[in-house]
Amino acid sequence: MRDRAFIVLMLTLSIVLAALPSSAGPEKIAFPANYQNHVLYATVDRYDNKQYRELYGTPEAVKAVREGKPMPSGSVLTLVQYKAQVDAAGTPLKDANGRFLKGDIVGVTVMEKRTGWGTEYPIDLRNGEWEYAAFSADGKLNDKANYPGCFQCHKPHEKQDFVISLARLAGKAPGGPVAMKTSPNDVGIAGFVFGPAKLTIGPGQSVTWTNGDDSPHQVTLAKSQERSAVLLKGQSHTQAFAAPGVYEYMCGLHPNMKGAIEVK
Ligand code: HEC
Ligand SMILES: [Cu+2]
Repeated sequence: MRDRAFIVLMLTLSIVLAALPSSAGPEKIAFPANYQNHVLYATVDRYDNKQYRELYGTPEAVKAVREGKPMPSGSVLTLVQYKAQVDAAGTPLKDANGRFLKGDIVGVTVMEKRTGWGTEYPIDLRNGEWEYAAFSADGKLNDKANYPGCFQCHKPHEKQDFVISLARLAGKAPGGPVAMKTSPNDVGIAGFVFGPAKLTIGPGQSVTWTNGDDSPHQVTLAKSQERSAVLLKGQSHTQAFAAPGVYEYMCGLHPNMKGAIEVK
C-alpha cells in the first residue's frame, strides 16, 4: 500500500515538473558556430575599452528588420569582440579609413529570441523573449558572466526590441562626417568622450549634445536616470536645466563615459 502511494506521488511529481517552463538562462542558447555565415551588419570601434567588434545577424532577422517587421522566433544576433591593435603607448592603430585594426579575439556574446522565452524573468528585468549568453572564442559558455547586467543594459532599449544597434541592422545608420557645433552651450561627443567634460551654464539655459561618433551614445543623468533618445551619428539632444547645482551624467550605453553640467 505504501509502495503504491509512493509511485502515485512520483508520477504526480514528474507530471508537475514536465509542465513547468524549462528554466531561464544562458544555457538555452547554443553557440552559433556558423555565425560567419550570418549577415555581418556592422563593425564597431570601441574607444572606451579598445575593442573592435563585429555584429552578425541571422539572415531572417536582418530581412525582417529591413522590411519593418518584428524579428522572428529563432533570431540570433552575435557580437564578436576583438582586441584592437595598439601602438607602444597603447593607442589603437587605425586603417586608412580611420577604423580600428582587428587584434586577437576576446569572446563572443549572443542574444537569441524564441517564442515563449523570457516568461520566468521579473517584469523589470525581462527583455521580451530574448535570452543572452557569453562564450569564449572557442564556444564555451561563460557561466560567470554578469547575465543580469545584459538584461539591465539592454532593457532601456525596449522600444527597439532591446537591440542597441538596431539602426545599423536596419541599414539606416547615418554615415559621413558630422559638423560639430561650437557655441558655448554645446557638448560634442567624439571618440567616446564628452567635450567639454564639464560645462557651466546659467539657470534656465539649455545644453545641446551632438554625437560625432559612428557608435550611438545616450545622455543619461546620473541622479534622475533620465535618458535622452539613443543618439545616432549626427543626432543631437537638447535639455534645459532650471535649478542650480551640478548635474553629473554618463552615457547610457557606455557607462564609463562621464560628464557634468554645472548650473550657477
Ligand atoms: C554597459 C551596457 C551593456 C551591457 C552590460 C551589455 N551590453 Fe550588449 N550591447 C551594448 C551596446 C552599447 C551595444 C552596441 C554595440 C557596441 O557598442 O558594441 C551592445 C550590443 C549587443 C549585441 C548586438 C545586438 C545589439 O543589441 O546591438 C549583443 C548580441 C549583445 N550586446 C549581447 C550582450 C550580452 C550577452 C551581454 C551580457 C553578457 C551584454 N550584451 C551586456 C551594451 C551593453
Ligand atoms: Cu556612449
